[in-house]
Amino acid sequence: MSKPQAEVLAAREKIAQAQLRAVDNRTGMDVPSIQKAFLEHLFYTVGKDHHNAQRRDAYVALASVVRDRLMQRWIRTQQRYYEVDAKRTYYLSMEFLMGRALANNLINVGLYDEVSKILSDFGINLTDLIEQEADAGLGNGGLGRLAACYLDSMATLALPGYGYGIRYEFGIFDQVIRNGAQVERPEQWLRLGNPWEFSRPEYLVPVKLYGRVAPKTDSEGRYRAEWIDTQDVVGMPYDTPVAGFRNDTVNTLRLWRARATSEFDLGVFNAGDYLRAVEQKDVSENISKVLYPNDSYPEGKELRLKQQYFFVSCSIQDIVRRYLTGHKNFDAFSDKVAIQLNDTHPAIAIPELMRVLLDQHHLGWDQAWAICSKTFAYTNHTLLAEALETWPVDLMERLLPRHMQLIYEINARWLKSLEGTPFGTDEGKRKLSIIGEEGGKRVRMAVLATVGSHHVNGVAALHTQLIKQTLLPEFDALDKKKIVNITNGVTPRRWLLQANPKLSAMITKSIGEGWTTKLSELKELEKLADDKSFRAEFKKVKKANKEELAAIVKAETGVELDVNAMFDVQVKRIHEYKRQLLNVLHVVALYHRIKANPSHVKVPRNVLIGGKSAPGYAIAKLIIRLVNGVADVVNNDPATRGKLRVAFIPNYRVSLAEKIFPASDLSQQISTAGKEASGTGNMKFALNGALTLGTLDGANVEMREEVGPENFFLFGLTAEQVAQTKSDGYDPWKHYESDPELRAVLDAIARGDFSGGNPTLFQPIVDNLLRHGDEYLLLADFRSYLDAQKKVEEAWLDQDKWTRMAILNVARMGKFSSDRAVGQYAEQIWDAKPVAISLTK
Ligand code: D6G
Repeated sequence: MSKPQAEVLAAREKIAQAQLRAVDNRTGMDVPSIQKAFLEHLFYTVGKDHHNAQRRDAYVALASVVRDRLMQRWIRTQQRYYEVDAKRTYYLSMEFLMGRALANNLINVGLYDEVSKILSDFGINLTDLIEQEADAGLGNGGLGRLAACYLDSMATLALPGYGYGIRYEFGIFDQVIRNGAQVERPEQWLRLGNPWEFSRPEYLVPVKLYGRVAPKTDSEGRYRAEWIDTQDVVGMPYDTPVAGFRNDTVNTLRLWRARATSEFDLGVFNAGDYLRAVEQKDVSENISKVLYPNDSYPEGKELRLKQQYFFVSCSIQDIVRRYLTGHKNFDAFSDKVAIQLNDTHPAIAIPELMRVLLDQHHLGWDQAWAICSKTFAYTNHTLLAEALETWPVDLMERLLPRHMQLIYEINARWLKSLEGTPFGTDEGKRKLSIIGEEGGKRVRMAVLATVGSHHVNGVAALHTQLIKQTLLPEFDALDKKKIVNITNGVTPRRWLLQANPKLSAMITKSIGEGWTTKLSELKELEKLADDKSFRAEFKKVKKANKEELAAIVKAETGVELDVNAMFDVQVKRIHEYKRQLLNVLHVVALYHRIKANPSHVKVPRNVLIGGKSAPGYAIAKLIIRLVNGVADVVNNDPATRGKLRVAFIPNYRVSLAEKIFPASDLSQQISTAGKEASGTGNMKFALNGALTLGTLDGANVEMREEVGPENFFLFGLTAEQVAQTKSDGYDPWKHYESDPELRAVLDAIARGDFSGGNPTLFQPIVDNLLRHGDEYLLLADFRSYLDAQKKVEEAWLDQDKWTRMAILNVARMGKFSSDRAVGQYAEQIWDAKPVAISLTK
C-alpha cells in the first residue's frame, strides 16, 4: 500500500469511529434521550420554539426522532448485505399503498408506549400527531396494499428485500361526495414535505425512450444493436426505510422520480426557443406525476407504458449496478438476485434485463436468457379478461424499438421450443404466442411474463386452480412445477397491533405477545371463546371501536349510527364484480320489510359502504350514487328509526381502513365466485373479529376452511356453477318474475324511489341486470344472499354465540399473516435466506 493510500484509509477509519460515537450519543432509546431529541429536532430541524410550534411541527420533530433511530439500523442493515453478499429479493410493483408511517415505525422500533408517555408529559397527544401525516396512497387497492404488507414481512423475517416502484407526485385521488356522487380531487401527499424519504441523487440513472435501433457489427464481427436518436429522461431514486418488527432490520423502498436530463432541451435551446425547451422539461417529468386510478383495468395509454418502462429500467440498472459492486461477471447473478413481478405491469423487465446483458455487457443470447429465466417470477392477480394487459405492437415499436425486437426474438425461440410438444401445431403456437393477433397485433404481457419466469403464482388456492385450468393450461401441462399457489396474507403489525390497540392488548394479556410475529399463536384464544369474562371484554372492546368509527362517520357524513346495532360493512374498490349493488338490493329489501311490518325486522343494522370508483367507470359511479340515494331515503324515514341506518363512507384509504376493520361486526365479501383472485380486506376484517358473509371466492374459501363452516355465512353459486349457469344460457328475468321481493326492489329503483322520483337516473343499473344479461349474476345469487342475511340476523340475536364465533374467527386467522406468505415465497420461489442484523457487529 502506498503511503498516501494508507493515510486516506486511516483518516476514513477515524471518521468512521467518530461517527459511531456521535450516533451512539444521538440515538439513545431511553426516555431522557428521546425527550432531548424531540426538543432538539423541534428547534434545529423544524426551527420552532414552544410558542410557535404547531401540531405539524411536532409531528415532523417526532418523525425525525424516529427516523434517526431507523437510520442507524438502516445503514447497518445495508452494510451487512454487502458484507455477506446476500441474495437480494426485489419486489417490482407499480403500486405501494403504504398509508401512514409514524405509528408503524414507532411500533416496529419498539418506542410507541414510551413516546406516547413522553409526549403526554409535554401535553401533546400522540394520536393527534399521527393524524398529521398524509397517507402515502401510491396504489389503487389490494395489489398495492399487498406489496406494502410484503415489505413489512420481508423486513420482519430479516430477508434482504427491496421494493422498487414509482414516486408518484399524485397518488390515488381524494374522493369527495357531492350530491351523492363521487368527485375526484388531486391528492397531494408531498405538499407539506415527507420526512420519511431520502433522495439519492448519486444513483441517478438514464432512461431512453423512442428512437431507433441501428444494427452494428463490433470489432470481432458480432451483431450489436445500438439504440439511438432517443429521447432521454433520468430517474432519481427516493429511499424510504422499511423497518422490521423489533429486529434491527431496515430494508429499502426505492421509488423513482422522473427528471429531465441536464441537456434535455439542447436542440430546442440552441434554436433559441428557451420557453419551449423549458416546456419539454415538464413533459419528461410528467412520467412520475400521477398514479393511474384504475383498479384491475388497464388504461392502455402511452404514458402508462412509459411509466412501466421508466421504473423498470431504473430498477434493473440499479440492481445490476449493485450486483456488479461485488462481482466481476454475471455467473452468480441469479444466485444473488431474485426479482418478483407484481402482476404484469413490470413485465417489460424481462426484455430490459436482456437488453442490459446483451447490449451493455455483451453476453451471448443463451447465457443472458438463462440468467433471466432463473431470476424472474411473476404473480398473477386477476383472471378478468378485460384486466389482462396487452400493448399494441406499433406502440411498443415506437416507444421501445429495441425491446420490441427482443420480444420478437424471445417469442421466436419460445415457439420453436414448442415443437415436439403437443402445442407445436399452428393452433398451439397461435394460442401460446407472446404476440396476439386478434384485434391488431398486440404484446400479451401475461404470456411474456410467464415465458420469462421460473415460477408463476396465483394468490389463493381457488385462483391458482383457475389459472391452471383456464388462463395458462398449456403452460401447466408443459411444466407441472411452474404454476404454484401462494395465498395472500396481511401484516398483523399494522392490521391488528396498530389498528386495534385495545384488542391487541387484550390478546397479549391472555396469550403473550408471540402472535405479533407468529400469528398462528392466536389459536390459543380458542379456549377463551368459552370464557364468559373474556367474551364480555371482547364485546366491550368492539363497542369502544364502534364508538370511534361512529364519531368519524358522523363527522364525515352527518349520519348518526347506533353503536349497539350491527355494523355491517363493505369497503373495497367499487367494481361490478365485487357486487356492492347486491348489498344495496338487500338494503332496499330490508327497507321494504320495515315499511311493511317494522316488528319483523328484529336486528338493527348500520350498513356502511365505502370505496373509490375509477373516474371513468360510469356504472360504478352510478352505484355510489345509488348507495347515497338509498341512504337519503332510509335515514330520513322515521319508520327506520332504531332499525336501519345506511352510510357511504367517503375517501376509503389505508388510514381509514385502520379505523373501520376494528369496528366491524359483519364483513361482506360477496364477489361473483371465480372473479376475486384473493382479497385481503376479508382477512383484515376477520382478524379484527368480524364475521364474514361471503361467496366461495378467492381466499374466502380458505378462510372458511380455517374458521370452520359454522363460523362463516356462506351463500351463492360456486365458480363452477357460475360457469355452468352462463354456458346454459342465463336468464335474469326468470328470477325477476319468480321472486316478488326481488321484483319490488328492482321496481322501486326503476321507479325513482331513490332518485327523488326521477326514473331515468338509475335506469342503466336496472337495465344491466335485466336487459343486458346481469353479467355478475346478482339476480341468480339474490335469494341465497337474503337467506344468508337471515342467518346472520339469527346469529346476532344470540349475542353470546355471536361473540364466540367472532373470537374463533380471530383465533383461526393465523394462516393469513403476510409472514406466512412471504416465508413461502422465500422458500419456494426466491430461495432467499434471512440475514440477521446486529447493531454491535
Ligand atoms: C439506503 C440507506 C443508505 C444506503 C443505501 C444503499 O438508502 O444508507 O447507502 O440504501 O443503497 P445501495 O448502494 O445498495 O443502492
